[in-house]
Amino acid sequence: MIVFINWAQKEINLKIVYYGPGLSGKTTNLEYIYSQISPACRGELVTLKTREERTLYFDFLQVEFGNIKGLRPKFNLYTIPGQIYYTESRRIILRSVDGVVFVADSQRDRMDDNLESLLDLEQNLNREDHSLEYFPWILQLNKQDLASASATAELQEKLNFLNVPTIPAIASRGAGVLETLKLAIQSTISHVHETV
Ligand SMILES: Nc1nc2c(ncn2[C@@H]2O[C@H](COP(=O)(O)OP(=O)(O)OP(=O)(O)O)[C@@H](O)[C@H]2O)c(=O)[nH]1
Ligand SMILES: [Mg+2]
Repeated sequence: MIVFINWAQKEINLKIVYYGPGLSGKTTNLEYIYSQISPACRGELVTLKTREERTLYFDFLQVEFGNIKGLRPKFNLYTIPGQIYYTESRRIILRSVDGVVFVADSQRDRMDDNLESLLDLEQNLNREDHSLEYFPWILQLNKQDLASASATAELQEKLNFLNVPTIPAIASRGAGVLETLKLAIQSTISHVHETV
């Protein structure tokens, strides 16, 4: 893992990537975080969208939280574009990643897309010499409000084969979004403590 620490400026930068299939709600997570965090603790939200409101390349938001070894960590939050053909963008965005939030779409007919995206994540992590098994990642089960959503137990059984922390969410209403961010930060920080 490469952790960027600038001791002179007392700065530590960690990169958390929101991954998942197209339309699962990754951009919605960042938009909600941006709307809830005081401007003193966050930068501007950079979103690059197609005309159809789909992420083109990535979204980016920097937030500041807590304390690691006397330093004030900055978390650089990115989303990947979920649409299948943006493979190269996903690889670039995963470079030097420190933690991942996998935003799954809970709707029954999106299960194959969730699994395909998880496999894509594993393959792209492998290119960075990581693997899901030993990497800090958490699972957000989004779109819990929809009638077509599977039960969380069923989603857990199919997607959470590594028993990572899980949060059900309705990102469009903000439910579970800040909890997800907190958990992702905790997982990422404890992994940094283990490896630095
Ligand atoms: N019903 C419902 N809709 C949601 C929820 N979260 C997000 N959405 C909607 O789902 C659509 C897609 O959300 P995005 O956040 O753009 O999805 P994305 O994962 O960034 O998609 P890509 O950028 O294409 O990968 C939008 O219309 C959101 O308003 C949710 O929890 N419930
Ligand atoms: Mg998006």
